[in-house]
This record gives sequence, C-alpha cells and structure tokens, in this order.
Amino acid sequence: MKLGIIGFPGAGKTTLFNALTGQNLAVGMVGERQKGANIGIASVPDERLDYLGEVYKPPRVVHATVQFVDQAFVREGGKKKELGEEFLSNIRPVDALMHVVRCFEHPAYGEADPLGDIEALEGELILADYLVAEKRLERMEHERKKGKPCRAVEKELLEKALSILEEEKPLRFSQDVVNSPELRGYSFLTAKPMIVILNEDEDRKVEVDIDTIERRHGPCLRISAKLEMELSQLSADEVKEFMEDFGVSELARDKIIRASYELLNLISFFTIGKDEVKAWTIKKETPAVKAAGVIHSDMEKGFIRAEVVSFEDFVESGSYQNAQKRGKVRLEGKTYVVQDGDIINFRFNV
Ligand SMILES: Nc1nc2c(ncn2[C@@H]2O[C@H](COP(=O)(O)OP(=O)(O)O)[C@@H](O)[C@H]2O)c(=O)[nH]1
Ligand SMILES: [Mg+2]
Repeated sequence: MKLGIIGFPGAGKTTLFNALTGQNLAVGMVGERQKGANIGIASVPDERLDYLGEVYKPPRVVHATVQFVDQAFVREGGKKKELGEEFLSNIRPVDALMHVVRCFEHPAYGEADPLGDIEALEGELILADYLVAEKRLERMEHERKKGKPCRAVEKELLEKALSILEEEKPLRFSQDVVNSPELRGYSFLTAKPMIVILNEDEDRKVEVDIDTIERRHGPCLRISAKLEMELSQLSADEVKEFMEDFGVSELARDKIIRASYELLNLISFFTIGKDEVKAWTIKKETPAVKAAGVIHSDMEKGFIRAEVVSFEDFVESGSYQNAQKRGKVRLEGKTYVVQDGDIINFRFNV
C-alpha cells in the first residue's frame, strides 16, 4: 500500500513524513524546493501481532508495512499553471492521498486558511483530472469521425467524470467512476480516497469547519505533526511516559495508518511459525485462495485448504494445540472469505 502526502509548501508534509517513517529530513526549507519525492516505509502497528510474537518468540516478528511518498507541491515551469510532471508521475500511482493542511500561523506563509487551502489544492487536482478526461474524449471523437469503433461504456463514464469535474467537484464520491474498471487506467487523482490531515499547533487551535471539509473533500484527522515528529525521535520508554503523562491513548502516526487501512478497506491476517510471525495485508472480502497468493503464487496455484483460527479463539485457547483440541481450528476451502485477525496455515501442493 502506498500513500501520497500532498499539500502546499509549509503545510508540514515533510514533518509528518518524518513522524511516520522515523526519518529526520530537514523541514521548513522556505523557498528551497525539495528535489524529487521522499519515500519511506512505516510498519503498521498491531497489538495482536505483538501478542503472537510474545507467544512464539520467533527470531522475526514482521509487521505489515505502508509506503509513504512525500511529494512537494510543484507546478510546471514557465507560464503554465498546471501541476508539474514530477508531481503527477509520483502521485498517480499511489493508492490514497493524505492532504496535509496548515492550521498554524507560519512566519513565511502567514495566517492559516485551512478551508481556502484545501479548496485551492483540490482545485488543482480537479483541473489535472479534467485535462486528462477532456483530452481523451477529444481523441475518442476524432477516432469516431475516422470511423473507428468507439468504446461506449468508457466514453459514457468519461463524460460523467467530466461533468462532475466541471462542477469543480472531486470524483471520489461517485461510486460509478471510482469502481469502474474502464477508468482505472487513467489513475484520476480525485478518484483516490483522501484523508485530510489538519495540522495544528498543539496549543493554539484555529476554528475549522470540519463538517464542510468532510462533506466536500473527505474524512479529517487533527494532529500536530511537529509534536509527532518530536515523539518519533524518542525511545519507546520515553514515548510511553509522555503518553501516560498527557493522557494520550494513541499516537497520530498509528491513527493515520489505521485510518488509511479503513479508507482502503484493508485487513490483516497472520501466519505463525518457529522462524517468523508475520502480518499480511489484504482487501476485505478476499477469498482464502487469493490470500494465499499474497504470500506466494505457488500457494495460490497449489492451494488445497486453509487451516484457520480467529485471533480471539487463539487467545482464549492459549495455544495452537489447545485451539485444535477445542475444535477452534477450522478447515476452509478456496472460497472462504478471510476475516481480519485470522491466523492461517495454508496447505498446498507444489
Ligand atoms: N507550530 C507548528 N509548526 C509546524 C507543525 N508542523 C510543521 N511545522 C513547521 O512548519 C514548517 C514547514 O514544515 P515542513 O514539514 O517542511 O512543510 P512542507 O513544506 O509541507 O514539507 C517547519 O518549520 C515546521 O517545523 C505543527 O504542527 N505546528
Ligand atoms: Mg517538504
């Protein structure tokens, strides 16, 4: 899973990127544009996996990972006003967007205007998508005139997309557009799920109209990237102490990863063994045979069955053997829909 961090200069993208990935890249470089995108990995926190690690004590406990791409806001050079190729080529392939919005006053960028900033950047994304749809439709019309056969469904969907974009609305709320295989290849920016990250000063909050933002753009999370970056540079014990002292139950980093999991309809299943306990990421509603394929294509091809125990049943039983004795380890076939937290042992032929 790949998440693109976008937002205007000074919004706190790189600060948040550092907090999420544990890196320590320079932040606040006004005027000095970041070269290329910063790319980093964050592991997905999961207490269930930690528990399994405690039980099995294998040499490796492998968390699922998420990739973050911190992309500076860049326009094309010269007179052009459109988003630049660099931005587009780095952001087109991501699965979801995290739109960081500055809600604190900044010496170089002035007062905070969260809603204004969101609308302005969303407007840029809408324009980029509009240009793609328009160009494609023009091409289709050109081909039609030359007597070439026309892909009617694709054309109709593109026209629908164009009319939404014309109203200056993003595509992500139109299920027809988002779910259509015909449009997938276009990688429309506004068709991607998006979380709005309201980046606030810890001690000086500004008024933000969250209802409006959620209705027009997407779900909001309020964080302080600066504080979160400071926390990411501390030891685990120091972080624990901080959380206890300030009554914080969850770090923003964990909140963001959890929210992106939900947004993308993702769940985890686990594999256990002497050498390794590991979490795997799949979409909700994935059948067992496809989940096997996430581990290895041979497992999918030679799938026989899946031995499955839910995490809760495992904990109640105390061990795998006990779960088996109590009849909690089920034998499931190819079409079994894998549930979040399933512990699975795949049987397969090679
Ligand atoms: N007060 C405050 N400042 C922040 C916060 N997050 C980032 N900053 C500051 O804002 C400036 C720009 O941050 P940076 O991450 O480089 O923004 P980017 O241009 O979007 O990558 C830096 O000076 C940060 O220290 C925050 O939550 N509160
Ligand atoms: Mg930056």
